[in-house]
Amino acid sequence: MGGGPAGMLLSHLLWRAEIDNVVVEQRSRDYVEARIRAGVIEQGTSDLLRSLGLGTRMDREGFVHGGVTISNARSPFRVDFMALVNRAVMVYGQTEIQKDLYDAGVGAGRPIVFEAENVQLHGLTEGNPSISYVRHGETASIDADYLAGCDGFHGVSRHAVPHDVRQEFERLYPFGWMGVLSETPPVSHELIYARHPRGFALCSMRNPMLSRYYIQCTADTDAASWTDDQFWDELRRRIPEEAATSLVTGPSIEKSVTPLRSYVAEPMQWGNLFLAGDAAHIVPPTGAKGLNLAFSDVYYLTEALAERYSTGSTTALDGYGATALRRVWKAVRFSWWMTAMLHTFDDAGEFEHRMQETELDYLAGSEAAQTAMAENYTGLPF
Ligand code: RFL
Ligand code: PHB
Repeated sequence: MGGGPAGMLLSHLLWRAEIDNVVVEQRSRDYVEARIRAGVIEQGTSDLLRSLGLGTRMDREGFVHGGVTISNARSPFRVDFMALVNRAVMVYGQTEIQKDLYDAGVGAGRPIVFEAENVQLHGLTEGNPSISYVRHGETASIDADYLAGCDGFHGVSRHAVPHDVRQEFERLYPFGWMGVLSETPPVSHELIYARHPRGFALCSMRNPMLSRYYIQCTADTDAASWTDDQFWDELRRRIPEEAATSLVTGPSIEKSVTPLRSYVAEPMQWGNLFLAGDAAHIVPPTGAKGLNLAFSDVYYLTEALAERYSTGSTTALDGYGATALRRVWKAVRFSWWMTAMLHTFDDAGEFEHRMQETELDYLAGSEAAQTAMAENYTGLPF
């Protein structure tokens, strides 16, 4: 279930392991490809895509970044990933990864059902799992050995795990991010994460003529009520002066507000259902981890299914959730830490302010602290 990055990469990995599968996606291909989301992928993720033959366009059009700038009240310092951990990240949009995955799947003639409505799961604990759906008014169903719930945070599969079994861990942050995409040159050749008393700001990019910027806003902000000029003015106030002065602005081609939350559902498996990606967990985007976690989940799941089909052993499959969750929780911790360090919290008192200042001061001056950040940002192994 789900033809987002998790579902499509899982399908690709399974075909390579010679395991038959069908992807069932509720939206159209065009709709999924146009969703503006992630921009940064870990080195392990780009290595994985490359090893699967999915890295050609990424290596041609993506950008390797060996560090980021962190700014506190407009004064910047750089964290040099390459010098600290000899690893880097790749700036390559989720929209492009999604296109590459669909091109590979559709190009190879693999079964992908788009525009499937009313997707339902059956027989998860009875040993005869299946899904049913309605497409263009006609009901269809597919029998399977296993079902993979890759249908994102708003999907149906997580809800198939009974209430008395499912444990949920959640932190809702009292703010969101307003994101703008504009056909302008990025203000800096690397990302800038900025803490400022007026709120967090992030300068990111997609390519030399496409910039992506975010500012912290209240969770109920209506993006349409902000003019582009208001957005640019607010962004300028929060980022280092040199960046503010050189910022090239232009009309926004997309403007939207994302709420921030940390969320984990346990267990990640139930009967013959296995959850992966945003269907099982959400991290605030500050650590740039969501897409990467979706990919490490499906990597573990494929290894486990390959063992099951090659040896008959279900040991790895039985342990899938526990294996995936160890990495998930570390990314949840890192994303929560980045979020806490860089955002303005309305209910924070003087003590919390000093702690935030001190956290940034420590990070700015400590190679050990920067190494820990670099290790996590460029991606823990999987
Ligand atoms: P998705 O991408 O939500 O895909 C789920 C798919 O399932 C379909 N679906 C269903 N299909 C069948 N039946 C149903 N009942 C269904 N219900 C839903 C949906 O239509 C969809 O196609 O989840 P997946 O595959 O787990 O991928 C997760 C990532 O999309 C997500 O974690 C990232 O976008 C998070 N994220 C970032 N991650 C990074 O690693 N690096 C980043 O720089 C980064 N930046 C971001 C982000 C997410 C953002 N937003 C908007 C939430 C920046 C932002 C602003
Ligand atoms: C993005 O470019 O959309 C982006 C980059 C880094 C983040 C989040 C989003 O932490």
